[in-house]
Amino acid sequence: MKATITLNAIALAVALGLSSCGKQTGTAQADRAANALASYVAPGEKDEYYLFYSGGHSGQVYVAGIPSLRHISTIPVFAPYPGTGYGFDEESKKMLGDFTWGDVHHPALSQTNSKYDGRWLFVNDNANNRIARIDLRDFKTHQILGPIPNSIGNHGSSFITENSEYILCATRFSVPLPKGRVADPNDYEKEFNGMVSGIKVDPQTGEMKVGWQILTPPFDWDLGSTGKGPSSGWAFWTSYNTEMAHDTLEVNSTQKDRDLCAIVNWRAAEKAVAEGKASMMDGVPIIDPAKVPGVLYFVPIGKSPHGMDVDPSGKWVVAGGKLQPATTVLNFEKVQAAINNKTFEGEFRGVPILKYEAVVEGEVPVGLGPLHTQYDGKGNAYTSMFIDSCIVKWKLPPWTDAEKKDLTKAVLDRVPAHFSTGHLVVAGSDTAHPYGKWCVAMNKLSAGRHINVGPSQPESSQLIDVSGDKMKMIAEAYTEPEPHFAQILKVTDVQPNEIYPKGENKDPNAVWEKAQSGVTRNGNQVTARLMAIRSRYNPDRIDAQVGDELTVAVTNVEQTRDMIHGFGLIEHNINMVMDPGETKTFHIKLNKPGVFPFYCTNFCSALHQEMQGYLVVWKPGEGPSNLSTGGGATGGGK
Ligand code: K7E
Ligand code: CUA
Repeated sequence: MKATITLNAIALAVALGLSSCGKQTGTAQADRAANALASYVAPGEKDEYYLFYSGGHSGQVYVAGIPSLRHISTIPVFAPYPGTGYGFDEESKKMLGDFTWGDVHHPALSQTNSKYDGRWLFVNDNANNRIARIDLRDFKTHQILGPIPNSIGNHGSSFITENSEYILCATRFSVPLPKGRVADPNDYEKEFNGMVSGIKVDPQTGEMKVGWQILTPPFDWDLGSTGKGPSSGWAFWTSYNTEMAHDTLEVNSTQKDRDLCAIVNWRAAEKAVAEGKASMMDGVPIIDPAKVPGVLYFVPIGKSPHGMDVDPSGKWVVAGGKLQPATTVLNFEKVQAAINNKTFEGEFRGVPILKYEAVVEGEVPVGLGPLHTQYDGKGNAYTSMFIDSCIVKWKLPPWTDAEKKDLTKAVLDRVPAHFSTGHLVVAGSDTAHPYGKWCVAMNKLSAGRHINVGPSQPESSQLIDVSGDKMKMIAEAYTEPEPHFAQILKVTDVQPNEIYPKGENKDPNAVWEKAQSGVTRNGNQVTARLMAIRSRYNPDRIDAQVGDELTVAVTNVEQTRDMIHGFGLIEHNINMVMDPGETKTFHIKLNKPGVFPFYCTNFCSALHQEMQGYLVVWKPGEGPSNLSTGGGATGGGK
């Protein structure tokens, strides 16, 4: 089968909105009622699953319920979010560093034995080369690692190994390394490099650190995934731009019929580093795959592939063709055999290229623009089709002889998605034991299916029931910008805390009783320790003077779930929000005199409006006498 189509044909198809799945037939009234019931979560009832979906360049992660598709919560990660006070207190400001945005693409739930263990959610930042860890005990960001050294464009990420040993990442861009070195892009092939990074995860705390890296040619690595079962210890990435073009990539990086995918033996990489076979660059052990055989292999896949998804058995690795109307299925047992028998069709910069025919099981003609593939654990694969704008269900191998002869027979069903599907997620697909049942298609456009909100239309997501032979589109909702991948977790597989217990608060400035609270001065350092309780601050007055360095720590002493207090300071760009039992702190230099009210920003009781106080910033030499003496408490510790 001639499995490639021209770029122009694709451009034309997109321009004309041509789409084999685009037909919108009316749904019968009875079906509509049945679908509505399937996604209906009645008042007082709860969803069965969490959907954690990436917020793309909004820098955040959003939580929705399934099957309702209702947006439940926003987890701020790479951008400040006044709603939870994220990015205003010292701790979260420190995590954000100099950046106020990120580009979140691929969330990954932590796993134990290839099963979600409900502990952490990791997400990558394509823009500033970072990985963040969200703790599922409080659904908050606890660590941002990066910018990762020697890594530019952390897009092929964050792929987690089956026991959360590593987050594995590959670079979308290549630059002269180490960072800061400058070379002419005309010397791209010679001077630029990409990188695969192994980010080590502490099994107890989830704390991440950069483990090692593998130097790669300057291909643009794309999506990937990690092995399990027979492919345990391995990881896979597609690439585009094996042409190594550095300009007009739209044309120059789409010349070859096949690009090279990376097959990485991460256990071998770990071992090579332990054996001292790496050299250091910018503080990280770097493996040169030409000098350390067995760590990296290439395999050709057509054409400008995008997704690369390992099935739940760990035996099949599926690449989406993007510019080829087929998905390519690799057989990992054949990959192993080809490696062992050295069935290579050549090498590139010392890295063996496995012979395509020796490792491929088949090319399944799914349609136009296949991107990402998910699995239900029952032998079925589901591929998102960007150009056809639909989800295609097809059968994984083993195939019958008739199917092998004509793989169109392996294509089982297709359902339209509206519009231009990017990622899709089937519940638990990346584990060895998918929940199945639900699929969510995350669409790049919504083509007028929502009420008009101006020139920019919201993205859409659609819920598809994949429990039967035929897929059923059940419901759709708008989605915060801009969803890429998502993870689905059964609600009963995670136990978030209801409060922060007083006994676990280790903040040295935490105060739990009036007697501990108050304002102290040491030279020009003023520290205010406030208690917040329905519905007042104690103290509710802070006196200081221009030139002082002010630290305010507010402890919410409530131990009742959802009893939250805020601390908004007028004209100082401060809004902290404290959950029950939590202490948050900010530092500011006082540089203007005046009386600045502070108030509770989070509705907490009938007297929430009364929860307020004053920061009095005196001019030097004015105010209460103890201000300039540098001793004792100032302000009202009533
Ligand atoms: Cu396909 Cu960043 Cu996963 Cu978006 S990438 S669609
Ligand atoms: Cu405390 Cu509103």
